[in-house]
Amino acid sequence: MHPIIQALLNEAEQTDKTVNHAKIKELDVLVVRHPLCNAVISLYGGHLLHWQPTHSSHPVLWLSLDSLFQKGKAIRGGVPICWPWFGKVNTPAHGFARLIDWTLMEHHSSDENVSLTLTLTNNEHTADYIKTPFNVSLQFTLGNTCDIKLITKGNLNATSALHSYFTVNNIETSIVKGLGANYQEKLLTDNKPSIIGELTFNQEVDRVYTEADAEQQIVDEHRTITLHSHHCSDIVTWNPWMENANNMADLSDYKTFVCVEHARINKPIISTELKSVSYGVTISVDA
Ligand code: TA6
Repeated sequence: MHPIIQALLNEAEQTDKTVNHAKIKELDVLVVRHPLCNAVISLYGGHLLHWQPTHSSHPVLWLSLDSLFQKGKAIRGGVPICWPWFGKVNTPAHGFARLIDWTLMEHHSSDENVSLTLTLTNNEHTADYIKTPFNVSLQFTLGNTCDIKLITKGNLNATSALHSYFTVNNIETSIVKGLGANYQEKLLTDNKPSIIGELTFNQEVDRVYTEADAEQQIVDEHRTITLHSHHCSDIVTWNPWMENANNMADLSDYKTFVCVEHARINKPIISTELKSVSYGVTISVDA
């Protein structure tokens, strides 16, 4: 486990609260301790940094040991929120939502889970990008499973992704299943899959799968992470491999993660002030 997350969980253990407020450097975070899981969410970026159900021996989400945890920079690992655009179609890359503070609106706990709602609405940091009223909210339901929903309201045409980084034992022996046959290749060399809908890794991968199954599986030697997709049009898979990782200031260990991102890219979110649009993922793990 990332030592910063371990320290936050140890500190929260001293209290009897389910949701504790804490800090990672200058960032405000929420530390969740529940009999069925523990989790950490950064208000900066509305970013889930850690979720581990009690029956699992390792964190499900990967968090870079080199992440900066600094305002103005995206956190590397966990579940960055790409919104209201995905990729480099505009500046900053992957939208502004991962670079500003969200507000915790409410949280509830029950025997099964802890639910938390974070929101982002028009403010001085969003004015340069969106002039009309909007409200985007993130609903986390954290227990034995981890459910993330992103709900967009306002007159918008947006692309978006839950850019999740998942822990694997070794990328070279991991398989991602349930991706479907069709994908858009983002790299110059296409590393064609030997089995349709499945992805193995022996070099950089950056793809947008456009007809994925309703469920994806990330299989390594020790466990299977299952991802149920809700109203997504695309699944993005990414690993930078060694050379690119060496050129990134906040990512050195490319071998222990794979990004499998539930997204709305080819079918953008088209919302109005009266009609919200929601998409998301439910994550579970067998060990
Ligand atoms: O989702 C894949 C991707 O768009 C890649 O092209 C790669 O650049 C990655 O995201 C990471 O982007 P970031 O802006 O977080 O460095």
